[in-house]
Amino acid sequence: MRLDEFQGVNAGYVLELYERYRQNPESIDPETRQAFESWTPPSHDTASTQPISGNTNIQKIVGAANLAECIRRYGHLAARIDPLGSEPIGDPSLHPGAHGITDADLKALPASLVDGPVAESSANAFEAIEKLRRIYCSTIGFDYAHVFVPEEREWVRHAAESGRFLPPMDATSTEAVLDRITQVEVFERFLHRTFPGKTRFSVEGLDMLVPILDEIICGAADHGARNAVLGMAHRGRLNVLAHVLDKPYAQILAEFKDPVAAKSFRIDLGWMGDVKYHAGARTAAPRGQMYVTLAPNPSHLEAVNPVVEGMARAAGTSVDRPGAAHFNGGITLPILIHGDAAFPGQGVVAETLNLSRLAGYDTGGTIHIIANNQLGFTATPADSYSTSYASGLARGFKIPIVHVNADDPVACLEAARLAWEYRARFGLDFLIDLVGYRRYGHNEGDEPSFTQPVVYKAIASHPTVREIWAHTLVDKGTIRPELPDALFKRHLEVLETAYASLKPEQDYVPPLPPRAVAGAAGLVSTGVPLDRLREINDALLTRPHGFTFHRKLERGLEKRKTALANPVERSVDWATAEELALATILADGIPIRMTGEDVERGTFSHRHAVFHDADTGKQLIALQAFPHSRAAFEIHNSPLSENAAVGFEFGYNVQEPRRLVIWEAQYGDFINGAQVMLDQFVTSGRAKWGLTPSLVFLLPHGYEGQGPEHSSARPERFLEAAADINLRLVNCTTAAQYFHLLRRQAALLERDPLPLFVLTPKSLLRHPAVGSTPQELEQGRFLSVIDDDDARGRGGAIKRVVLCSGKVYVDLIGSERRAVSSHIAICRVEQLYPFPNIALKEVLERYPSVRDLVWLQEEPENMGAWAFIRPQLEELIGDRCPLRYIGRARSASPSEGSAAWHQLNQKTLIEQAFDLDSHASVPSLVLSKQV
Ligand SMILES: Cc1ncc(C[n+]2csc(CCOP(=O)(O)OP(=O)(O)O)c2C)c(N)n1
Repeated sequence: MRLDEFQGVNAGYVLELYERYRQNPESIDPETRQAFESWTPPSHDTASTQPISGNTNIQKIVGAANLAECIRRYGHLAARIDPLGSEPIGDPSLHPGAHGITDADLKALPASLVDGPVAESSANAFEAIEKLRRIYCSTIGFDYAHVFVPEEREWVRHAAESGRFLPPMDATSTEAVLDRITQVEVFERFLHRTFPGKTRFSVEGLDMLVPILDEIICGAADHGARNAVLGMAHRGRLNVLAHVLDKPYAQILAEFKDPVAAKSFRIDLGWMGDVKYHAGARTAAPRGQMYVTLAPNPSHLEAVNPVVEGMARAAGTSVDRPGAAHFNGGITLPILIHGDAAFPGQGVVAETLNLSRLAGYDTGGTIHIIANNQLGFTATPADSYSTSYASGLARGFKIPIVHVNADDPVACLEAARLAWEYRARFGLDFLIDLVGYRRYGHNEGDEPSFTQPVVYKAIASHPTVREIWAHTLVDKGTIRPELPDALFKRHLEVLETAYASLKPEQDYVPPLPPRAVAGAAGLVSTGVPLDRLREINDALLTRPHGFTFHRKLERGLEKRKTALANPVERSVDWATAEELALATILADGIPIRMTGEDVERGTFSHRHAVFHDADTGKQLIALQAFPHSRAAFEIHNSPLSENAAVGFEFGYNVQEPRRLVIWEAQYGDFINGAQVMLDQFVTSGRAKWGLTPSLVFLLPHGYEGQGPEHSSARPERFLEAAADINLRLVNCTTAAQYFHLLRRQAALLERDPLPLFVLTPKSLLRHPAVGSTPQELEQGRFLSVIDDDDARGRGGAIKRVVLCSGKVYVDLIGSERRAVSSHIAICRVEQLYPFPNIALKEVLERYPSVRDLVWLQEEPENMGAWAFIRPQLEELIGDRCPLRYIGRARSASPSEGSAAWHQLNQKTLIEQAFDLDSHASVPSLVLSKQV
């Protein structure tokens, strides 16, 4: 073959070699040098025509180099990573013949062609290639060709080929591994025997998971990490709880006994508990200086991923100084253990991986482990994913992957050590695909051979990893033959002793939520002296020298300067109230984290928490730069995610509950995408796991003719989940109410933490009716019910009390009918949950002659607050007067699609509020009925 006949990659390689030869002929081997001596490389215009002489050895050289490259890229396809011995798919490019060479050719070529650490110790290319095969096609498959950053890819390559991360093989280390996997196996066997048929989701078949975690956690602790946060599903969780989190055997065994202990029934605290394989834990004592936490986990697979990331982010972020928050990935370590069916199947995995390199969400690198038992309940890999491996998704995120045979402890520990070092070096994610099997069915009561008869026959006679490792060590003479049994017996005795002395009712310790300070919400004072507010407002508006604001923003900034000038003028709009609330919270020393899609500017261009210099694009964050602040403020535009984005903030919040965490939806309905997080974590986390979240959700809501989605934040969903005082749901109508609400939430973070859902305005953001006076910020407080100030003085004359919540109130008071309807009072229920029945009762008592009480809402009858509020109102009024519903009729969709139709319905709604008798005169969706 002539030199100029090489094509594609090969041609590139020849030219690269030639370039090396040109610069330093000594840098390449003599045979190649000889070939180049008589060769002229093609120039662009002559490449196809110039006759070039060559040497056929070049083909062999290139063939050897390509073979080495293919082994590095595709060797994992031939790796023996399945403990059950399935044949790897392999790849033709892994054979010399595919590159036009033979073993004999390789033996005649220098090892330097293969490059890397293996070349240094090899006599020729054949030896070096054989060593590469042992590395890349053994019980580990290094899968990193997709890592497009050369430095990262080269690091993994060198780490793999140098064997630098192989575990020590001295007698003490190898025996320690045997001891650990014996402990893991004995635990499962003991539970199997003692509680036959009880679900435990045994780890067996993936026992090496525990030593892998040991290795990673110890590595992190040695390098100064302070917190490791783990997230995992059911598989092997009890084993991890017992051996990685050090959860006492007594407690786990007590949970298996499931005692009806009085202390576990604490409905007064809103406590319901959860199944034992969902419980979280935290190590009681640190390992080194590091605590290990396992996040509690719902049944929804992979949902915990963003929660763990948020926890890790919070644990690594320091916020005690004003200005920006500072994240240090070196002190925190998230570890996520995934299922092989769940990892590719659940969208939240991709959403979470997408957070990993974003400044506001970086956690310094996550170590992922796929606990790959090659089954998902009854589904096989062919049923479960379209990628080649369960880990395929990680490739797109440039995450190095190591597939490893779970029956080879040495390979497993090498993978763990490599993962940890990579993370420490680059602060990036790493994935271990731990390939094993599942010894029993999906759970221990499930019969796996109904669907996998052949595999389960093989598993029945397959030795455990403990047995395999024990044999290896005995055969090598590293340990005495009687040691494996002795270790087994010792660990069994520990469990038997714990079981024999078990007092289930005492040993069972539910993680009850703390009792809230009674009435705390009503007691906090949230007003701020006007002088202080003015001072802070001026400081927030200070222009750094040389900063040019966008021309269109200048007017708003000018207006802001005088917003607090007149104490009784309604000059404080929504955005001003928000910024002043946040600023005063920071001045009180409470750090704030705020995220959401486009949250920095605000969807409706009202917030401008981050200014961009009109000339340079440089950023200015006023809340990080005012002198009164005593804590950090961070704000980040989130990626276009709701599920992972909310999960992340939930995790951040529960990890560091003394920080105010706010998530804003672009439109309230987008929170639908985070329904799993709401149901599984936010609203039930207290009842299931004793968590006390206090995350704030800002959800634009209100019927303005923008169609079914952008009208409703679906308040009914929060009300459906509301029980045992597990959340606050507010639909407030003035800037001052919002100011006090945010300040109240910050003040309650420790005393009475609850998630806060705020239905926020859209068109009303700049509406004068929503504006408040500076005096209201100074003197007021949050009111859960606002009476009708105009009607109060003539309480006896009021015939109808209309109760409503949120934006529709502004429509009502803006109606022409309002001025001529002195017999109607319009009162606002600003807090829907906890339901303010005392405040409402007081309001209703002011109107003794009322003939009907109306609940008016914009939403259809099957949505909004009606279903929740109806029984509450019925109880409040008893038989004093009838209760009436005015609102849209039941509907499958939240609102009309047409703006004109919306207006018609909205008008009818308002008309009916003021009309004591009549019904809709035009065809509309609106319903007015006595109930
Ligand atoms: C979101 C979600 N969908 C379905 C299930 C029901 N489910 C529980 S475990 C399981 C199989 C999971 O397989 P895999 O991820 O491989 O984990 P393994 O149980 O094999 O460890 C299924 C379908 C669930 N818990 N969560």
